Amino acid sequence: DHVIFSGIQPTGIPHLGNYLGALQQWVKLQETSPATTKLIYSIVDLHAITVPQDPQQLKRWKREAFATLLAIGLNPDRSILFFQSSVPAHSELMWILSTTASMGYLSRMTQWKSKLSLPEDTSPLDGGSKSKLKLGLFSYPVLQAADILVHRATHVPVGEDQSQHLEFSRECVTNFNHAYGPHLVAPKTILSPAKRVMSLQDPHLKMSKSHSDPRSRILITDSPEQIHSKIMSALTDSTNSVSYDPENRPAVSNLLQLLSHFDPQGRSPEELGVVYANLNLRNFKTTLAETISSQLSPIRKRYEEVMAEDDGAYIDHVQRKGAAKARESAEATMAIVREAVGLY
Ligand code: AQP
Repeated sequence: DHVIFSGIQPTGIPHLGNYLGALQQWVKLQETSPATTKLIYSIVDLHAITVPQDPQQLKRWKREAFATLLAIGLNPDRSILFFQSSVPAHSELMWILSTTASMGYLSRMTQWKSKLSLPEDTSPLDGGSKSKLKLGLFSYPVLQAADILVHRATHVPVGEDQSQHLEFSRECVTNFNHAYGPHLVAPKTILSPAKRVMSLQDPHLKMSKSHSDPRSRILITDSPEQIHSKIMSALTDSTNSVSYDPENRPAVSNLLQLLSHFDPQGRSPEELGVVYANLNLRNFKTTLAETISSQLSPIRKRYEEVMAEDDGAYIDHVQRKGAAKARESAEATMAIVREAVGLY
């Protein structure tokens, strides 16, 4: 039977990249999977602290992240929704995996370099004792592997930026199984159609929660006014017309891709480029902003309801139930792992 696992960091309200690249897929899988498929979605707070966080802010972000999962339509009676730190088996398996994981492989991963704005050829030992690289940021992919493997996930829906980490998770399975026997399951990656949603201010950067310019991303709880203003100020080019040409017009093509993801008729960016060829950029942007707003408005409404109905109490109730189910799922794997390693 299939087990779907995925996670999101509580580092701010999810944006369209998170939504189109991952969250929307989580909901689709909930709607289309047979009842025998286990669905497990985590708010990965232990990952969030691999870069400095303000503790009070992190608490707020955790609650907001949980509310967004409910708002997009995840049903806590069908999908297991929980905070990663409520299930200690994730950290325990991480430790065990780290004893067979390769430092060399981790050194080649790009995320710790990009989070610290270091060049691609940086080695983890560069800078010696003055290095800004912390052990937790460097070993982040091992925790991510543990998140997946502890639930024996068969499929992991993520955005393209996570493909490298999924590859590493499979490597962790190979290393562990080689040492201790065939106990862990190698997960498959499910990439959504929106593999990589780009920033509204720079079509060469992915849309990201941590970018300093809030106009670079649309949050899934943004109001129609905020969406309008961010789309109107989105970077374009000096040609005041619409055409789909990712090579020469990356910014306008990025907007057409966004429109395509939200288009009720499911038209491709190429088709939409032809449909809107006669609009100037201002009118095209207005259409795009309205399309996004109308699709996000039910999510925004539900988000506000969940946040209002709650003094923390509803979310707390749901997360406790989710954590209990996730602990049960993880413990079944840990019993096998501890036995295999000789810790029992
Ligand atoms: N721009 C994107 N396009 C498509 N998918 C994306 N994802 C993130 N950005 C894009 C997918 O969203 C899921 C959750 O991501 P995450 O919160 O765990 O962390 P991230 O990938 O590091 O996302 P951010 O927004 O860029 O956060 P910061 O700035 O804090 O690092 C993942 O499945 C990811 O692929």
